[in-house]
Amino acid sequence: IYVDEPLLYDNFPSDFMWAAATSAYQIEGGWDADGKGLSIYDIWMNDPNHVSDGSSGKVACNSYYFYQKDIEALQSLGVSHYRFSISWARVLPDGIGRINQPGIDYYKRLIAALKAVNIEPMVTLYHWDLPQALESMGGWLNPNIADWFEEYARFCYTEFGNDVKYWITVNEPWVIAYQGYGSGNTAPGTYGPGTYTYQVGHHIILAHARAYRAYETSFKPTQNGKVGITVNINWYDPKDDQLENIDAAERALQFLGGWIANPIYGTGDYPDVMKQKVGDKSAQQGFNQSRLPEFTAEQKVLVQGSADFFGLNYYTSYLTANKIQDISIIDYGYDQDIESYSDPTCYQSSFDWLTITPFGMRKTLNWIKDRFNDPEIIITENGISDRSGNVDDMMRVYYYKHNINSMLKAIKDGVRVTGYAAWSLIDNFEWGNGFTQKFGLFSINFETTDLNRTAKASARYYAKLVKDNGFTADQPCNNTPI
Ligand code: GBH
Repeated sequence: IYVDEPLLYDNFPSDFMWAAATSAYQIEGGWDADGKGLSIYDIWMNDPNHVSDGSSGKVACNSYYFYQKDIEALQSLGVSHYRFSISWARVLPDGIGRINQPGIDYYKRLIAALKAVNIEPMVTLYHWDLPQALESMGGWLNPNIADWFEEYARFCYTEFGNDVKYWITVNEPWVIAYQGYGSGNTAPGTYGPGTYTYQVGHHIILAHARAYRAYETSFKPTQNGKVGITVNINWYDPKDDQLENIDAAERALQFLGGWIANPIYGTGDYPDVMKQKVGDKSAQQGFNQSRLPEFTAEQKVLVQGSADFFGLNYYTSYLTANKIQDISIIDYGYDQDIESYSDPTCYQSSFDWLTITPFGMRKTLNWIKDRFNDPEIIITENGISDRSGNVDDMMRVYYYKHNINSMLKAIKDGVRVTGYAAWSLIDNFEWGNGFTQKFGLFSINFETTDLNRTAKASARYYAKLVKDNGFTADQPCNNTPI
């Protein structure tokens, strides 16, 4: 049964990074402005069947033109950092080769305007919007993507690196690999849930590592920044204390988080439980080798330790049980032999996958510390949606209060969390859910052309928390908007 945990009234370390986050396709608009190339999402979202409200990100929050409105919102939050992503096709329209100077200039203006008001950029190189020109050559299924991604990363370090101290190579490999090329329910919509999923995951890890090593060798000595990758992890609790369910919960965590994190932050290789499950099933299914690719000895050296920090997107938790799945189904989901579901006693957001489970924040952070050699961790996303966009957003105030407090408890446990980015700065284009799921600290009326950003109660709550750098005993604890 879910119960509120008492808040810990204490402060964050004085140099803690407070941020809000967005991504290019979800906010920028300007989909074909000034020489931008097409990305796979420009193509995918052109089909109204792919979006619940038939909308697209063609205009979105129009941040390509209205970025000053975003910066004003950030200033009113008092945050030290802004996490945004670069649209690859905006700066390199074909993904490699030819550059698009107006696209480069846009990010230079944005970065300069942020720095002018003492907000540091935290830049994601890849938040899912692959240039279509690269998808035409196989996209993330083509092993050459490691070369392409390194070229793009070097280009960004060269153009923007003097002003960027935090780089996130890839946002949520799981979504790209399993949803983009596995179930195929998001761009590019390629179907291969038990095969392509693992191949794409493999190529993402290698591409990330190449981008990391390029920075380490050629840029870090002069630019002094840090490079990491962002992994999405849900917390999984066993549904009861039976050993098989305890094992199932750990297996769920390893398949979701360990898949990407164990090669990079751990042993240089996939988790044993993944190698064993996918290997055994592949053999039973008649494959002559495991559907999970293997790293060569050189690749292990390339990959292991290829990050200066661990980016974590944490939203929610599930209950888990062991469940032996049908061997005839070739699917990353089925390979795990688990079932998982939301605890019905937890508060539900407007998204079926997202219940309010602040306790999972602390548990996930401790799990990462214990499994992956105590890395520096930055929470690169955490947040909750509703459908109304109401500025009186008590539920979101509650979510942030308790999740951030749970993170504070993890810090007191000894987990090295150095920053936190709320998802999201503004209501924006929520992928397949269009504008129907609103995550913003600021609301936007998408019926208007000015698309002004209006602070919600959660924005005022977050601003106070940031200003106090933590939780003060005199802070209203009854969810009263400040
Ligand atoms: C983040 O991913 C994204 O980084 C961000 O762009 C997005 O706006 C934000 O979530 C809010 O959705 O429908 O059962 O298949 C969070 C991790 C992974 C959570 C995919 C939802 C789909 C579950 N997401 N998952 S399901």
